[in-house]
Amino acid sequence: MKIKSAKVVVCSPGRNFVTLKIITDAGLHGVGDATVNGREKAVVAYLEDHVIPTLIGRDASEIEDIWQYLYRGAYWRRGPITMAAISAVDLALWDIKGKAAGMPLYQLLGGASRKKVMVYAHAQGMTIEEAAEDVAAKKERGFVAIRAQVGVPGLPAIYGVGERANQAKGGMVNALPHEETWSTSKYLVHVPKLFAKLRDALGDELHLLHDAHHRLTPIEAARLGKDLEPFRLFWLEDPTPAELQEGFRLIRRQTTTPLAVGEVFNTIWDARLLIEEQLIDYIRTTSSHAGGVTGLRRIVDFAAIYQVRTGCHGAMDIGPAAMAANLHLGLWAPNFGIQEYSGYTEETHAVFPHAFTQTGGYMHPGEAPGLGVDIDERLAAKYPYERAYLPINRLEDGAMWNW
Ligand code: CS2
Ligand code: MG
Repeated sequence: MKIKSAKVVVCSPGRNFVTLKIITDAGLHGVGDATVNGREKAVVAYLEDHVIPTLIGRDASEIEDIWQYLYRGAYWRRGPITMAAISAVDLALWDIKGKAAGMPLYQLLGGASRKKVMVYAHAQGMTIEEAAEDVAAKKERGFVAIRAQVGVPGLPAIYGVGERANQAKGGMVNALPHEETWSTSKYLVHVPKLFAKLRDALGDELHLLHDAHHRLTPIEAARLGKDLEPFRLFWLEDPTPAELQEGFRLIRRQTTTPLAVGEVFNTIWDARLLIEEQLIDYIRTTSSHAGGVTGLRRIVDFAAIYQVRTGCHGAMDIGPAAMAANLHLGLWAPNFGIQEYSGYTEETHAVFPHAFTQTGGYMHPGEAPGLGVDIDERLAAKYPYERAYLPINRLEDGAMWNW
């Protein structure tokens, strides 16, 4: 079965998605997600100019060889754009292989290790009361794990919270990056109060998560981890930027709050020290950024040796094809931990017909062959690309900060 053609579809049914469609001479096609939030068009060019021409005529069943060819053959290894492009090709080829075999991806991986995939929802509010209400509402909808974010007194809005956190857009409402103000000291005092309130109001059973969005230094992260210990978080995410992997040794020595890192990573090399030294508990790499099923499966297996579990990135910029792959991997992986799922707009659900389902706080990838996701290209054409960027932080004195 040869690759006959491939095309990239960019659409914005609520937010931008970059989708690769690979078509074979056997009439089967597969889809992959290559969305890189705020850098979508760079991946489109990479795929169209440098990847698709090399794919035509190749045997679609040789997924590993094509992965190695694109990874090694580029000479410029790794990096978010290269790896997103490889991810999309890999996802589409696994989709095709599943369709050819008449099996859902999780069966090709070795079958299910569990009946369903636990997911966590997002909740937020400008005040502790608002955030607590949102957490309670999500719990009411059946979620057993919820990420809680709160505004900080004295700061107008922070990422993911407040007016600018337009849920439908995944926080992306600006045609140029909006510059926000950040104060670590104000944040550190306030956040533990939110979790004290949540435990008090909602009891001990609910899994509570928090994302620090790479904004703290290691010693500040250690302080936050310690202060949150009484509230037994499921995880504290991205406490400090992870370019300096050694920084996590300092955090780890100080706190038993579990740590989750890796949504911005794209290969095992980015996480090797973190995993080998057991400096984290959950690895957040995701199928559209870490080399598709092939790349992510390798990271998952490597992490298992060190008792690190998965917690794949699943914000709204992780497109449905990648979400489906994460769910298949989650159903299979012996060291699955949790999957993020912040939901999609109705328009996104319609543009990407899918077999995956959600029941309260759990999801299932479905039994359709392959990934179980397709793209309705005619509908997609109604939602053209929209310029949109993530916000940027400055400290109160105007200096650029970590994230
Ligand atoms: C966040 C994301 O979901 C998360 O954990 O960190 O909102 C992230 O900032 C965006 O997906 C970036 O594209
Ligand atoms: Mg995050």
